[in-house]
Amino acid sequence: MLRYSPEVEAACGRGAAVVALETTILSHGMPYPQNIETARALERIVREAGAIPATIAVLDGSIRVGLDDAALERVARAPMLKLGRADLAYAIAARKDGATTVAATMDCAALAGIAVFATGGIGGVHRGAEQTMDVSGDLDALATAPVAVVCSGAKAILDLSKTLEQLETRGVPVVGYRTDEFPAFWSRSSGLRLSLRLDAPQEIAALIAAQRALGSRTGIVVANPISPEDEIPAEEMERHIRTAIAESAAAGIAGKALTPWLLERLLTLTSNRSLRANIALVRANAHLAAEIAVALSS
Ligand code: PSU
Ligand code: MN
Repeated sequence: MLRYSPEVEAACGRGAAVVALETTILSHGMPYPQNIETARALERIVREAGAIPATIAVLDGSIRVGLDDAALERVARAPMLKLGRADLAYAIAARKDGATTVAATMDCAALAGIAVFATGGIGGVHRGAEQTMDVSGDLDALATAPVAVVCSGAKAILDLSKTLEQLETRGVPVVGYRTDEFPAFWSRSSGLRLSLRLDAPQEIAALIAAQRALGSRTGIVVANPISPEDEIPAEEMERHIRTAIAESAAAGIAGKALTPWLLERLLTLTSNRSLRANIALVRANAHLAAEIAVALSS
């Protein structure tokens, strides 16, 4: 069921530094060819920092841990399922292709023995969840899969304060990397304070080791804010987010389709600036994740 690339298998076998990467961000979060360029860039960045990249997807019903270039191209180009936790067994049993979300990637990384994972932003509690009950499965995965997720917070299309409350309820540590604030994905600032902060990859590796020593099965959110040069100011982004959410409600978009729909609409509303910011932050997260994985393996 789990098919490692030879390189990732060897790296896992000798306890070398490995960084998991997800594929929903490529298949459902970015247009072609920016998605394939980003996928290749992330792998290069992880390698340059001394770790081995393990991009994860389901292809022909196998969980692939480490994709070659042909497989990356297939994920970036061919329309395929968006696999959350609820869909993973189906994709395997029915021999489908699918891109894994943060939640499904965490499950696969945990199965594969990979402790560090880089992405853009986690899913969370959607705005208006008091009516719709739309809460991303990413939060439950963070509560039950022992993987550290390096991200730029949760996407600001969400209700960030409710998302933080739910992470706290589930016992998931949310650590600010060189920040005291929960980042807002495209913007550095959300106005929400974090109680945990660490300033070096070695300190985060020590936190992961301590969680393990405790026998904790909980994940960790490592919140790495977008760089000041790449951010879109929060007030400006908020205007576009409100427009996009109002339009999605009018168009009756819900469920799994909502996050990809909003991301694509924001790309148009910001004339591609949201995409550029998204690419910049996920690259920075891949770099930090590799530094953490290297510290953890040494
Ligand atoms: N962040 C991005 N683009 C994305 C996602 C996150 O910049 O496409 C994806 C992730 O894979 C995340 C998923 O797990 O959106 C959450 O979807 P939902 O809200 O349907 O759980
Ligand atoms: Mn949802």
